[in-house]
Amino acid sequence: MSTKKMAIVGLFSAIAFAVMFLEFPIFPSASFLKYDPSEVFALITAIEYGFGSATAVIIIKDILFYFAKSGDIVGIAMNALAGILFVGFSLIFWRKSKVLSGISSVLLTTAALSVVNAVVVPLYFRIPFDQYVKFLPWVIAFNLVKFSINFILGVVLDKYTQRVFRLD
Ligand code: RBF
Repeated sequence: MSTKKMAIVGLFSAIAFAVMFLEFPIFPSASFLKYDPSEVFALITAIEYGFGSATAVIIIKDILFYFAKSGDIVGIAMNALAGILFVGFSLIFWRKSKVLSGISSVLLTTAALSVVNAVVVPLYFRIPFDQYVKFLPWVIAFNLVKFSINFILGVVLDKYTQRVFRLD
């Protein structure tokens, strides 16, 4: 990894960590799901430097946030998994089409997290599996909204950061 790449990954991890403090629930009926724009900086890193660097940004900001505010290992692990799936799926069609990249990453991330949450939510809240059905619409809606916003913000901001940092 070049020095410049390392510096940008460190900088974007710090910014992602800072903006994670803005987190707030979108739907009161599922307040354990909190929106924050930190994946915007992971997505920019993914676009400019690829999946490995973006994963580093996500892991670093989540470890920092775990100690600084959250203290909830399940929540942090779910946030990290969600972010890694999001940037990974975004990269599949990125070169082909940005619109296809956005649509497919939002849908695939939401689908994958609906399945993962079917296991995690019952264990986390100690509720029977059938109770998850009650949460499923909120899980779907939350992830659709969160990742649509973060994809659009990431693509828009990427153009600015390209100019500011003259990446690569
Ligand atoms: N974050 C997501 O972006 N998508 C999810 O599907 C998701 N599921 C979660 C499920 C549980 C049980 C918990 C505790 C957290 C989940 N999170 C998810 C992370 C949450 O929105 C928040 O970022 C973290 O809890 C850090 O405060």
